[in-house]
Amino acid sequence: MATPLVAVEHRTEPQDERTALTKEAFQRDFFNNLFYILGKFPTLATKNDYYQALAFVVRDRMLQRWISTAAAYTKQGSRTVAYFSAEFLMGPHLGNNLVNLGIHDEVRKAVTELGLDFNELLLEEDEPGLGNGGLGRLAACFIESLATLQIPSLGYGIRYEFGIFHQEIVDGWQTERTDKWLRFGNPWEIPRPEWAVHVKLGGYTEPYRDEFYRHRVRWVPDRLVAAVPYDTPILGYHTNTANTLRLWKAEAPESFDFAVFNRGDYYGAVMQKVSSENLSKVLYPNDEQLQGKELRLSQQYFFVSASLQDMFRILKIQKIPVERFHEKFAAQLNDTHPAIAVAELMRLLIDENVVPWEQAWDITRRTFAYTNHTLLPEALECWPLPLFAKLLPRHLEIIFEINARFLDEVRIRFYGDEERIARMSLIDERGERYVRMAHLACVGSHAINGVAELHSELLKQDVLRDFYELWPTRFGNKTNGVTPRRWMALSNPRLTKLVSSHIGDEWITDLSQLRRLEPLAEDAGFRQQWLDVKRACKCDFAAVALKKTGITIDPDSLFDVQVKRIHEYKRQHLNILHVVALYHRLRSNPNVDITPRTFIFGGKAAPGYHIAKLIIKLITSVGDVVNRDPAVRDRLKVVFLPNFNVKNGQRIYPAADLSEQVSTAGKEASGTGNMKFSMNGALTIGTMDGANIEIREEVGAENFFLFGLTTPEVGALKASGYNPANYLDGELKEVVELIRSGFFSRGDAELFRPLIDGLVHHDPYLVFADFDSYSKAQQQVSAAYQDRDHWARMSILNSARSGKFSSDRTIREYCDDIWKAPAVPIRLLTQEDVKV
Ligand code: F58
Repeated sequence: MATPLVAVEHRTEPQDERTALTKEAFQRDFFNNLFYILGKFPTLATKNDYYQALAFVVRDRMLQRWISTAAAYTKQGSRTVAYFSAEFLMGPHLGNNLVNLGIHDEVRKAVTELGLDFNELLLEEDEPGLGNGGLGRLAACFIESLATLQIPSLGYGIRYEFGIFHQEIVDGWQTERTDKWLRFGNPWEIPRPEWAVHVKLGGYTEPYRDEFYRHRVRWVPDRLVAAVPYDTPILGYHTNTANTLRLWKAEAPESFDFAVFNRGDYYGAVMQKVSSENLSKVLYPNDEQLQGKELRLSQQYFFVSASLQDMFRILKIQKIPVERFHEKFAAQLNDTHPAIAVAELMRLLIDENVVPWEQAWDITRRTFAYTNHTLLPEALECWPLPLFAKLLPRHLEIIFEINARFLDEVRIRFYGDEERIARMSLIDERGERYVRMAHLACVGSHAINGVAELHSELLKQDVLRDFYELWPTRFGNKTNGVTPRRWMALSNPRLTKLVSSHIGDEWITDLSQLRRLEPLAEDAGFRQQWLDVKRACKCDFAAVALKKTGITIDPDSLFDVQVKRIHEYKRQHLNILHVVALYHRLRSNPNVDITPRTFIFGGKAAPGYHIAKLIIKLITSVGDVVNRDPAVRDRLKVVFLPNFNVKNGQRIYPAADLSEQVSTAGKEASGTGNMKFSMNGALTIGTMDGANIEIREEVGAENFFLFGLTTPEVGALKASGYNPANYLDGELKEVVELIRSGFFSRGDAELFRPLIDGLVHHDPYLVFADFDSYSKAQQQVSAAYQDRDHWARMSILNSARSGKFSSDRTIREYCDDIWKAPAVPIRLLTQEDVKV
């Protein structure tokens, strides 16, 4: 008798031989896959072979959902969200797919029974790290929530051959290694070469008359690149929906090589192929800082053009006229990286489909909406005009025309205000000329949003003020969120079990239900269970830390964690200065009573960002001294966990007691790590920045350690002429002197000089100005942690009140306010249904 694996009501689908949900079927298919797909038998099989055999078992059980979903959308011509993003930081698929299919625990048992270590197999997956940080991870959370909410949607992006680099720490310094995530193949994707499209680049334009004697413009490119879609199914949690992430790979178009081949230039033809493939070769690893690189603009145009062409193909299949493009699709621009889509859709409508300008413009504006993710001026994308003209000559013409019409509107509305016109122009003409992508995105969109309340306000008051004054109703806020499936159910099974045993499991799709934990904060038994879960997660992490760094950490110490990209505005240096202050206190008075702490850092620095790399070196150097100094008696430890990525994040967030969210007020657009920590019961020490403000509002000021200047105070201090040297006294002075003296660099007083001098003389992110306030807040943290029972109460309340920060809530708001996209429930088809 076959043992049914799952006994939950949501699995009502007809099962066939190949996708049966019994333990026997799983085990049989697992070995079949090893044999027939991987060509291995157990004696020769590697762990990765076993991982892949398991991945194919799971994929088989996703395909019915995927096909049924595609069939339903095609048949119904459903309104579809197209999420355009240059980055999707998906993280490993296997565990998440098991959770969303509702077969995680059962498959674990089936695999364990075969004598294999299930967790080890999960760790074998090379994660698709196709993003830098917050922006790319947000896109991943969003497409998962879209599927869970049963919203028809497509994620469009780039299938980078090399994702974000792999970070190693060598002698305390970051070193980068290429991320060969496709080395062993990728069981989750299906290539669809039959839907490949051509993307043009370079060349020139010319006017002509068509067969109806109409004025048209022809773009004669000097290069063609083939864009091949690779599709990955994105499952909703306990639903039948499986949406698609469609990532484009660049290839050489066969036909275009012929000319070169025929001339006998075999080498030239092969080189052309190589140069085409370069387009999707590697993700740019710069976070928040962009250089005007031609390849980067080519990448952006490449995926945007391919995606829009794909959407026209879909319209055609569904027999929807191009004039109804905006009724079929709502396209979201994830920052300005895909903003060239505004000009490309215009080109496709006007040049290729002969739609008149006014109508094309109406369709375009109704299609797009734009999300801004940054307040840093250096991160706003601007492309040098000559580069733009060379690569996209037709688009530049279209942008000029959009600009001329747009500035006419501004001129009438703000009569005589020539300065405003120069400020708002799509072209920056103050010196070298640039195309301003944020302006293009604003002009071409019907909705513009920031990613947290404060950020959206600052956009209106500051960065996009002129646009707000022109079109106030287009501006809104959509506070970020994260998916509780990956960031709780999958990554923190212990907490999930504890929570569900008290309030049931509906919280997984309705996170506001976590509020029902509130009364349990007053239940001593529950508090103890809560602390037990946290301690077990800390022990797990301690084992990881030992394995990866050789450092032993004490699970009973306070785990104080800052994991995120390394950037001056995020102020990892504020944190490490405080560590040095504690060390200094301890050395000055060995018997001082301090709360034992483990400081955990993780994050990548952009490879060319020297100060960020020096901050990493300072952290590891302080760690080298502090961790080995017997006078510390293990009361302080500093760990830099290398290669912070999604996989590592899943082990860190559950283990944290304290979440460091210490950016200069007004700089962090939202933050999303802050939400993952709070959900998993960490308390936050943070500034009034980004979503911290909303987290504090939700969890209560008494359950949050606030410090630092507010955004207006930051502005006032800077306006009054900030001099960091004025703050250099007392403990801060001693800390700075200790670093400056070479104490942490074996007497080398030069090593940290650029960092220290930068702080003393410039300190653009007000580290010194906030140090005292930070240090005092940290003292409150230490005192609070002494009362473990009260800490447990605060921890429970943090989690209980984190419901707002589910990406399901965020996506519902986008759907209601911007996309107007209703849910489409999927009925599963049998193989019989889809036979012709
Ligand atoms: C981040 N931006 C914000 N950009 O910094 C963060 O506050 C926010 O929570 C998150 O977006 C999601 O809204 C961010 O991650 C990038 O990584 C870009 C990558 C491409 C180059 C420019 C930066």
